[in-house]
Amino acid sequence: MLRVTEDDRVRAVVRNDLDESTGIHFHGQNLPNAMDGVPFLTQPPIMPGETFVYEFVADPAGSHMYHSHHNATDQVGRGILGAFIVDPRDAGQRYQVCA
Ligand SMILES: [Cu+2]
Repeated sequence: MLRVTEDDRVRAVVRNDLDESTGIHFHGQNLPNAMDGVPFLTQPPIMPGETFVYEFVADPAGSHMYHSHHNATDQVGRGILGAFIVDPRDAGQRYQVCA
């Protein structure tokens, strides 16, 4: 699980120790296109042994996820995913209910 606070500047260093290429998408975040993690569209695939650095500002708050966006039906099924929790900067809004 990765946990940050809304508006934090996030730097996620992804080193690919697989024997196949990959890419990571931070689902539900407003991302610069180059940080969207879609291999062949927004970045080259992260090749085995390579490192890619994702940098963005955490927005919006909420319970999100990150996951492989490359050969995803296989890689996500094998565990390349996790929770990405963005706590609201104003903790008073933490329990706000959406109508
Ligand atoms: Cu996604």
